[in-house]
Amino acid sequence: MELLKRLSASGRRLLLGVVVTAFAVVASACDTNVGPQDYLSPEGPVARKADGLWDLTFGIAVAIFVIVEALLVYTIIRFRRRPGREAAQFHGNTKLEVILTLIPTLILAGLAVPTVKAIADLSDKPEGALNVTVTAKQFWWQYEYPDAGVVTANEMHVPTGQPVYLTLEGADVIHSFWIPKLTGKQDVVPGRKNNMYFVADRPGTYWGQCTEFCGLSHANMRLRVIAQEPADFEQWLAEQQEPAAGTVSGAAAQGQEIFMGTCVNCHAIGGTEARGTTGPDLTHFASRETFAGSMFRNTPDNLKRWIDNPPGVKPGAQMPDYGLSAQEIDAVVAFLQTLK
Ligand code: HEC
Ligand SMILES: [Cu+2]
Repeated sequence: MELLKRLSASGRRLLLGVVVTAFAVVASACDTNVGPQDYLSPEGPVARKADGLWDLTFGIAVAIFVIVEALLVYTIIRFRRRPGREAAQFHGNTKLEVILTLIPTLILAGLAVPTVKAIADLSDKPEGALNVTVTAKQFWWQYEYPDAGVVTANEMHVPTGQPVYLTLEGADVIHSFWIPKLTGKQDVVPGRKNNMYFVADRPGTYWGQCTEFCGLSHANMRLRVIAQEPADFEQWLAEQQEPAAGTVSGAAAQGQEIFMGTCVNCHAIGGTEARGTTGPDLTHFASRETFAGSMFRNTPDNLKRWIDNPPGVKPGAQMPDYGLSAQEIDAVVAFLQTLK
C-alpha cells in the first residue's frame, strides 16, 4: 500500500493495465469452447503429425525456460554485489561461452531430425488418394474432382479415412490454403502447381481460410471441408455429377431468363448454355450451406442482399451490382433455389 501511494497517477494506471492484461491472458485458458480453427486439436493424421512436432518443441522449450530462469535467479542472488565485494564478472570466459553456444546448437540440430523426417513423410503422394484440384480466386475457392468431372466452390466434400490429394493452383494473386484441424498451410501461387494431402478421421465440418493477404476481402475468403462417411460421400458426388434440374416455372422461370441474359458471362450451370468460369460453378448451388467464400449462410435473405450489391456486402467482391429490381432479385433467387 505504501508503495502504491508513492506511485504517480500514470504509474498506477500502468500497473492496473499490466494486472488486468495478465489476468485476461490467464483467464483465457479457462475457455472450454475450443475454436473451430484450433491447430492444437487435430482431427486427422497429417495435422496430428504437425501437432506432435509442436508438443515436442514446446516441451523442450518449457524445460529450457525453467532451467535458464532458475540459473538466472540463482546467479543474480549468489554473485551480486555485497558490502566489501564487487559483483562477479564472467566476460571473456571462453569455456563458458563455448558451452553456451554448443548446447543450443545441439538442441536445434536434434529438433531438425524429426521435423525434416515429418516433412519428407508428408511430401509423397499417398496410395489410393482422392484427387481434388483447388483453384484460389479473389475471394473464393474452386474445387474440381477431375476423376468425377465435378466442379464446386467453397465447400469441399471428402470421404473420411481416405487421403485427399490436393493440387493447388492460383488464378490471380498469391493465396494460402489452410484447414487447421486437418493439415498445414500451403501457398497457392499463380503459374505453379503445389501439392499436399490430408485425411479426416471423422465425419464433420472443418473450417479453414486463406492465410496469405490477397486483397480487400482476404479475411472473407473462408472455406469449409465437409467430411462424410464414404457411402455418403459417394452419394454426394453422384448427385453433383447430375446436370442441373431441367424445366422451371413461375418466378423461377423469370429468374432463369435474367440469369441466362446477365449472369451467364461468369457462371456455369451444367446442362445449360451457362458456361462462364469467372465466378463459382452454380450447377448445384442450392446444395451448398454457405456461399461467397463461405462468408454467408445460403439463405434466401442473404442471397438477396448478395445479388443486390455484392461489393456492398463483401468488400472488393469481383461480382458487380447489376441494378436488378427487388422483384427481379426475388425471381433470380427463386431460380437459384431450384439448383439442388
Ligand atoms: C463479372 C462476373 C460475374 C457476373 C456477370 C455475375 N457474377 Fe456472380 N459471382 C462472381 C464472382 C467472382 C463470385 C465470387 C465472389 C466472392 O465470393 O468473392 C460470384 C458469386 C456468386 C454467387 C455465390 C456462389 C458461391 O457458391 O459462392 C452467386 C449465387 C452468384 N454469384 C449469382 C450471380 C447472379 C444471380 C448473377 C446475375 C445477376 C451473377 N452472379 C453475375 C462473378 C460474377
Ligand atoms: Cu486469398
